[in-house]
Amino acid sequence: MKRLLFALGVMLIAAFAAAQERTAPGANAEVYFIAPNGGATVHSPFTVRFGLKGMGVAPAGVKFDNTGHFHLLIDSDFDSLKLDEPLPATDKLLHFGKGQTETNLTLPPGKHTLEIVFADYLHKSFDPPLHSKKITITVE
Ligand SMILES: [Cu+2]
Repeated sequence: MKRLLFALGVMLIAAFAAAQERTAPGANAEVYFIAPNGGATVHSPFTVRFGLKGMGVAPAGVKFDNTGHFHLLIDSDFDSLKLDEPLPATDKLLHFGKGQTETNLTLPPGKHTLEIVFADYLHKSFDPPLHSKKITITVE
């Protein structure tokens, strides 16, 4: 019974999230990498620091005006995301739903691309979407 209620709750939240309109980001809001720099060579684990202007960071699930949380897109194209749905959590799209502004990342050696996506408390992209430039780094 508990499981059923939990499943129903999850479905309700999903339905609720799907029905929500995407909201506009803050005026002149911007997300960017503080670290690493594009073109950098790093060793795993390395620190990724997220930068944000014009909005604030809040944990997922908590609705505050003009806030959201960071997501990190790894070796993927922003254009492949379905922006009308909550962003999925995968090994190529990490959520920082506790409001983290940095993370330690381990990636296999080679070239990788990283891009920050900022989304609202329901993991939905803003409209227009708020994302960083895609950077390429080399992991040694
Ligand atoms: Cu999220």
